Amino acid sequence: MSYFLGIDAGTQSLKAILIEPETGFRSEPISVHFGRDLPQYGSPDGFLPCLDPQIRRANPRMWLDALDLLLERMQQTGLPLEQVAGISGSGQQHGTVYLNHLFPLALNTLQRGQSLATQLVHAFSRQESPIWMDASTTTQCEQLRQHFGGRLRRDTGSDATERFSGPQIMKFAQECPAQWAETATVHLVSSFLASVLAGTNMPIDYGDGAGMNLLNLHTLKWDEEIAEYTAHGLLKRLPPCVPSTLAPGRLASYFAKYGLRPGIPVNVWSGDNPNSLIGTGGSLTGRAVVSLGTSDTFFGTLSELPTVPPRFGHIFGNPAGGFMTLVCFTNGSLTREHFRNQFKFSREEFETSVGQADPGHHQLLPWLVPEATPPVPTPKMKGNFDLKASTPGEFLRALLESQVLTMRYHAGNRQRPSQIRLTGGASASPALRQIVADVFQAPVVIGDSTEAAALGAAMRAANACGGFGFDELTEKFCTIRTTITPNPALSNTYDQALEQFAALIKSEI
Ligand code: XUL
Repeated sequence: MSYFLGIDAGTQSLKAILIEPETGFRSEPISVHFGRDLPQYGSPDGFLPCLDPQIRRANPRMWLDALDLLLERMQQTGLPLEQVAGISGSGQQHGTVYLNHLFPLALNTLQRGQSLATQLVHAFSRQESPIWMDASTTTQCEQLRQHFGGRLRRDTGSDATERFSGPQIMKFAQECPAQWAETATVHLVSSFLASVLAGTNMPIDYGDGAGMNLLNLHTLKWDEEIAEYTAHGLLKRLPPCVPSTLAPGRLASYFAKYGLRPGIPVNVWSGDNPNSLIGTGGSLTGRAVVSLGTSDTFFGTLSELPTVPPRFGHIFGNPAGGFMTLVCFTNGSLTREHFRNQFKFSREEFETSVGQADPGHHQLLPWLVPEATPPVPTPKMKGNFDLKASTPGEFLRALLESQVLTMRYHAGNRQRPSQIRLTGGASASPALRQIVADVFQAPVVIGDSTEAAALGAAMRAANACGGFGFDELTEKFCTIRTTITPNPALSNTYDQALEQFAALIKSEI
């Protein structure tokens, strides 16, 4: 029997799932929570606290310690790691890791007796990695926009975007020229961890590479002109960009300490959203995927590049071929959790209070932290009702509905999806599930696994390293647990709510 391992390096935790395609076996997810399990990094939510809400960075050594701990836990759980025949992974998109010239040698000489973080400590030219929540690059985005105009959106699939890797690299090169000069390689979170597994620098895939404002989607190569304008000498610091189905790596002997066989193939990792597209089984035409995680995202597949790229959304490579659209909303679970905690509600009280409030009555701008879509640098929580006089249930319902209305408003497609595959931690909330179904007036389908990115990564490993087709894997692993039917009586209510939400948004930005 051949098992395939999928690892998901998310914002708040590192998780893994093992699958066996012949029998359809799928392990329970094993996870390491950065805040709880690695408190020495002082990052309760997966990033270093910073008073400036626009700056969000993480210590990349935390991800290395998490990888050691995750594999140790998998081994202790008794999972058959010695029968793993291929590995792939998923990384939170856009985050960048800056390595110096010591990195390749340090990778090549890893000793089993010491941890990864200890052995790679001198390989970083920058000690902190900006992650996707960082919104501090407005100046650089403006510079890119002024220089390249609409070409950036047409060729890279996205307008200059604060959290994207290109503007983040540009800021670092401008503000820290000496450290930039010491940087030999810039990796994404995905390609960094893939490199650690393979013991050598690994490429970036089209799925994650497209989230950098650097990949030309027409040629599928780094855009030399944009790269050089972004930072002098960037092109030679970028790993090559390759199709997501390649498995150019071989597992380093270091990982034999966890029972894994050295030399098994390592597939290029991809971003969390491209992996989730695979792991939710959302790749059929007409379907949409809504992922309710730290950020909320809305995505679907595209067989060709659109002639008019989306205004706020993005186009990434689809790991199964072609492209995918994505619209990302920063104010997701952390915002929902913030208000649940503020009202001191248990999860049950949260559900009951939302369920008791009337649907479609109130809307608000749900921006507790700087928002990516639409771009809102300064947080704003303004409603078309008296927020202070509302009951907790009314407020929470308005928050949840507005989070879903902003998705419908920005999805850019007036046609309703035929089905929405719902995933991410908050997809466990019955109230939120029903709101998604009612606002979009589309059936909402929940799969058997909530860990779509890790499952997608395991499926990609089985495809790239085991030759299994995506159709076969989707049928086996993306099984349906629950379908939530929309309430047709609320169709008009939410059409009107959408109009009201649109008016509110237009009055504020
Ligand atoms: C997508 C985005 C987030 C991150 C973290 O563009 O920024 O979805 O991938 O989940």
